[in-house]
Amino acid sequence: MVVVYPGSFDPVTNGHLDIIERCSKKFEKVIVAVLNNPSKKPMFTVEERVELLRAVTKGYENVEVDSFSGLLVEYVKKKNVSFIIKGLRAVSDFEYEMQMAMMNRALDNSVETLFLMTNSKYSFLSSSLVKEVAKLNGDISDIVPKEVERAILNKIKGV
Ligand code: COD
Repeated sequence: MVVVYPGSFDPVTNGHLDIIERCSKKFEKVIVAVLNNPSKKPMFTVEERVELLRAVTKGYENVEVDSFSGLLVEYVKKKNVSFIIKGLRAVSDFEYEMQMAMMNRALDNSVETLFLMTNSKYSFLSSSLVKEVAKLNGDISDIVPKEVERAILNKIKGV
């Protein structure tokens, strides 16, 4: 079974990576799909986010990294995939994720959303908190891969 794991990944954290790793063990192929959303002001461009994801997933042979614009269900259909993977951290994630899953099914009822519970080690982790902590000189070395830590620090320094 092939699955699509979509997100902003601005940037990828150890929480995302844990979901990717677990999926790669259970499914034939995992397509990590980075949303290109021009209305948001991300820290990293889509190309940079894709590059970081490729660097941190290079050890997984069945993981592919791609980007998409527009509706997720259209992308999933184009890829001929029937399952979307989402991660759930807390009850607060559930409401929004359920709304999106319902909307996606209303748009295309052949697409199913599967939810993976977060690893408790990373249940507090989000890309925005990582960026905030880094900007305030906090240590992010345990919550993002080395490549990502370096990339965030370079962005903050304006390199
Ligand atoms: N542990 C486990 N899971 C986690 C963790 C963690 N620590 N951190 C994040 N996750 C999960 C999130 O719950 C999410 O499932 C995924 O990882 C990606 O997270 P983010 O924050 O990078 O990405 P989001 O939530 O901003 O992505 C939203 C989408 C891009 C999936 C959504 O906006 C979308 O589908 N957009 C396309 C347009 C569309 O089709 N819109 C209609 C949707 S109904």
